[in-house]
Amino acid sequence: MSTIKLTYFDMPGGRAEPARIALTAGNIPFEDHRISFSEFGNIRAGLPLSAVPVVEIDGVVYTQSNAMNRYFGKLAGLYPEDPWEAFKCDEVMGVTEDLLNKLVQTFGMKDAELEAARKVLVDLSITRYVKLLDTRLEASGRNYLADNRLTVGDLKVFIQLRSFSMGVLDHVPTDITRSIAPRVQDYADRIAKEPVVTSYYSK
Ligand SMILES: N[C@@H](CCC(=O)N[C@@H](CS)C(=O)NCC(=O)O)C(=O)O
Repeated sequence: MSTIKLTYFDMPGGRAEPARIALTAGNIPFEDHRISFSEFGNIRAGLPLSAVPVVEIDGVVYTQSNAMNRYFGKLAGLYPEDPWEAFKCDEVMGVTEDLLNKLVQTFGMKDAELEAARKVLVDLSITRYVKLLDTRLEASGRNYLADNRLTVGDLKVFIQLRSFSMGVLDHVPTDITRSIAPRVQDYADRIAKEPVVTSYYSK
């Protein structure tokens, strides 16, 4: 069995959270190395791309959260075996990554600049994101985004949608998902109740 050390910020969300949930769901032993923002500042120069998450597997440090999601998702039975279903899972993970990249451009902004940037984010990027998910849920039968069962794609999307409703993003209304597409919020509420998710957060 490989030794796995997953390093990411100590928060209940973000890019490493789907991998943490998948590893936990699959009973795959791993070191859940959680760091503060100041610790990140200390270690970032030594990271391959100066970014987290990173995962060290048998002594080698790897990057890219979606690669981790796919790999640990496969090990845990949370990634589609069928290529077409895998494509659907990958698409929603990719669009979530695109949205995250837009969102982080607003980090560090303040006051009127932040408010204006978040308005653009809400009106364009978040609206497009939620509408795309709505379309995909319609096509997939509305329960899951791929494979008609829970996958790492659902976990990544759920964590993103939850970050809107948690109120941690200034100028992003907490009811934004429901106001754009009620069935996407209903979907997020259902994923929150999945045993894989509830058992992870009860630990
Ligand atoms: N494509 C990478 C992006 C990693 C990334 O940008 N991580 C953020 C934290 S969520 C980070 O470390 N940012 C610091 C920086 O890029 O300087 C992935 O998906 O893992």
